Amino acid sequence: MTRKCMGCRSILQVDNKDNIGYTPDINNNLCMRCFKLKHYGKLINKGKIQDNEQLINKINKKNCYVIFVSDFLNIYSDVIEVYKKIKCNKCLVITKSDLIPRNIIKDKLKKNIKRVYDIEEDVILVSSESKENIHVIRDIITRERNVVISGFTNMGKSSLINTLLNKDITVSKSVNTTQEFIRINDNGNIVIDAPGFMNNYYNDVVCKKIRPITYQIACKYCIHINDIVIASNVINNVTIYMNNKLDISKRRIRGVLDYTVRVPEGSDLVIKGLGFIKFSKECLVAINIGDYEIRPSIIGGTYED
Ligand SMILES: Nc1nc2c(ncn2[C@@H]2O[C@H](COP(=O)(O)OP(=O)(O)OP(=O)(O)O)[C@@H](O)[C@H]2O)c(=O)[nH]1
Ligand SMILES: [Mg+2]
Repeated sequence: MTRKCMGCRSILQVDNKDNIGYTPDINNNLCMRCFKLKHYGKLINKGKIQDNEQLINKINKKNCYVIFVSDFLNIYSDVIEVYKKIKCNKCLVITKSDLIPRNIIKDKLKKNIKRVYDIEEDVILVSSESKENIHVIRDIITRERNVVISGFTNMGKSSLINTLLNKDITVSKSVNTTQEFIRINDNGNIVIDAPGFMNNYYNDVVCKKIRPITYQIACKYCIHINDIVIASNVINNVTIYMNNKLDISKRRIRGVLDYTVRVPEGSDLVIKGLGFIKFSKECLVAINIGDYEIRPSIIGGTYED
């Protein structure tokens, strides 16, 4: 008889240490990977890499209601593109609402996300930590009866299910934690935890409430975020919404920069996987990476009603 890991539902096996599901003793409840992730926060095996298109097909075939989750720093076109490929009835859930800075008005944030990304379905803000709006998700499960929790890796799918249903699915800061679909029968309602979609961007997991950082940058100064350099061709106020643990500073510009990216007034420059920077004035920006996009700010600005 095959046994499955309680943390990720991989089939347990004792034969190959390098393969998924390995455990030294077949009677253990957790595979070695989940055991190390849960107890030591250590990743010993990257796991099976998910193919996003295959995952979308599998989810669409399930014919369930889909709760698609993403935290507010990780809303950008690639994520919304996957959301839109989900053909089931669905809603967009912004997870980790406990991390959203106090200055952000949550109702406005929801409205702006709907408008900027042209989303017709409900947008709901929840937190597995503070339990904000957990009851709303519970009501959806009761109403819909068959629900898949989907979204990109590390957005808090398994944490949401653990909080909702008092389960112990493995959660971690490593990408690709949940390896298989995990089906839970909750008093006759079916809730399925899906493996996360993958991307090639930064995968920064924020743990503390975000404190926005505002700088005035001018011709001689730029901002550094780790190794990323960003400058504006006019005097500008920029507010950074990212993990405060990143190495963020304002520094003198060295060398000649190439100002080629047009940023309209009140826009966000999104650095995919890290967060975004709100620009107050229209400008041309110099940036030394390619994983970015520009959008009307989701936290207000000139695009507000
Ligand atoms: N502050 C905060 N952190 C959260 C919340 N939900 C999840 N996290 C953290 O986010 C990280 C990822 O959570 P998971 O639940 O493993 O994410 P997942 O979407 O299941 O990830 P995969 O299984 O890899 O697809 C963990 O470090 C969690 O502790 C939340 O509501 N608030
Ligand atoms: Mg998971």
